[in-house]
Amino acid sequence: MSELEKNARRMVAAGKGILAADESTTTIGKRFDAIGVVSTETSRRDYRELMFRTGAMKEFISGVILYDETIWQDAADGTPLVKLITDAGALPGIKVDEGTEALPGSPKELITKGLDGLSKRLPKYYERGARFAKWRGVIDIGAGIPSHNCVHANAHALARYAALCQQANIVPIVEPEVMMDGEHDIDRCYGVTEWVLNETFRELYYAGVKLEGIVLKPNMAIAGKKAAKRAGVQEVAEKTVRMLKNCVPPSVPGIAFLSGGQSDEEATAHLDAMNKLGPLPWALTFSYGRALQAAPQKAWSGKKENVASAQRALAHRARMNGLASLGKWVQGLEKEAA
Ligand code: 5MM
Repeated sequence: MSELEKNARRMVAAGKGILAADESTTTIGKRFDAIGVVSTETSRRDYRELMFRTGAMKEFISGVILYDETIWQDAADGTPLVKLITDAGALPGIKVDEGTEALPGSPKELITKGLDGLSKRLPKYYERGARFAKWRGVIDIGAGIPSHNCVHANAHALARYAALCQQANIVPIVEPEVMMDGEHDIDRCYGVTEWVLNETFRELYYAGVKLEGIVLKPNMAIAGKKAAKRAGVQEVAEKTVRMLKNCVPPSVPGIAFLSGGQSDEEATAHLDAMNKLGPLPWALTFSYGRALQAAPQKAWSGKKENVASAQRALAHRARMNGLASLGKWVQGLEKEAA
């Protein structure tokens, strides 16, 4: 088995999932604002260090996605943060996209940047310990959008990124995110996501990407945040699994969802309900950012004396999602003290 395939399988190992800690400086700044913490290189390091030193990482976290700043940082005692991650038995990963800009020809939509110079950046990340990477395409639903231009351009960029990663022996996480913002219902999300996934897999094929060596990070089929009617847990699970079966070849080892603005417990309940529908052709797990970190951020609030309770909050969410990735979560467990 190739190194790529081995690492892709490790990323979706049974009972484990991925911690998305790759917020750009702007995004982590917003998260820190919400908890009254000044965002500096040191506060960002301290926060991430507390997460990577959480004992439950060993049991429930297969990989951690880092932002460029973080991958080069050392813990307060001088240990590289990537070493904390590997010591916990997880793989370090790196976000390599450089954010988004207006899409030419369709200025209300976004295209992800970062292909220029990527082939030179990847070997440096590999040398630092990264064994997987992440690139996120953003697709908005609205009146008259997404356009074919947007769906195609983002799929093409994802495929070029994925091919470059595999050339550098780095597993690409392919993340085409259909956003939850908006009033659309679950069926509109289903239709757009199906389109986006089909286009993405077509482009991956044309780019010669080996599907055994990728991890897909999609959104679930879910109603927009401002939709008149929310879909229930079972409907989200059944429609998401049906959609994925229609679009994702079984040679893909695993699918690790983004949480996209769902509440912590919703994100867990949906993942669990999908796994209860198994057996499925691929591992279904989590690659959550907000749904893993909201609770520990609140518990920490920038104070040293809160580090242990923040770690307990992260451990709790990691455990809940680890169970959900096996279809073994029960709601009653949420009541247990974090
Ligand atoms: C953790 O947030 C990631 C980085 O976002 P920015 O580039 O906007 O700062 C984000 O890409 C994340 O990895 C995924 O969207 C999944 O996170 P959620 O919060 O949707 O689970």
